[in-house]
Amino acid sequence: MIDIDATPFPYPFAPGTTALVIIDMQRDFVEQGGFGASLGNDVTLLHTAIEPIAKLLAAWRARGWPIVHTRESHKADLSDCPPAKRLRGSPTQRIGEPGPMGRLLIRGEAGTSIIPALAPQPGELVIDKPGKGMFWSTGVHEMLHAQGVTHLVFTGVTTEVCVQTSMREANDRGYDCLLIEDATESYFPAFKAAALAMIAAQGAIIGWHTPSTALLEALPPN
Ligand code: C5J
Repeated sequence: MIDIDATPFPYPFAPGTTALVIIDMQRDFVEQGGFGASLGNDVTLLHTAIEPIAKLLAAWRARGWPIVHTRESHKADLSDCPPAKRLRGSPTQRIGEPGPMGRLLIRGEAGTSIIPALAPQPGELVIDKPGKGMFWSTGVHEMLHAQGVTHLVFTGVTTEVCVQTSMREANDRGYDCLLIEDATESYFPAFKAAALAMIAAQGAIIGWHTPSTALLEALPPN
């Protein structure tokens, strides 16, 4: 184990059994014309997370450690998208409607794919999740268990929605979870700050957080 400098106290990092989790770095959230923009969000706020995630991805690939990419997405017939999700709010376009990158959040459409800078490689897990959390209706817990994964390092978007939900689900399943501060972003900077504070409060009640440099500088050589 390696102690990583983190909030609220050092994170016990397990080389080889820690998966890098990249939540929903999809064109639909990061680019103009996607689901995130349809909700009225400024998608450029998410762009600063891309480079730190790319550096972590390179570090994990160089060491052959497990990597998980998630995509928030639905079946073409929307049978896995409850009306409570599809009809909520007043977006310019709803899930399943056609946009410039295809039908919003539908599997196989261009907008649902992960941005080219972070595109998955063969051998990496790619999880399509109908909910905000990565464990609901995906089977990912069994896949991680089969690989011997005990710890999860979280990155991706958005901090207080799919990242925090996934981290809470993971914490309940017994994983030690570390969120990388500069490798996650929100359309709402205040919500990102609040999510970080909630996660680490009460003695790491959900997990830890730290900047990417603190983790990268502490990794064993590959
Ligand atoms: C949202 C996500 N914000 N990936 N999804 O609806 O956080």
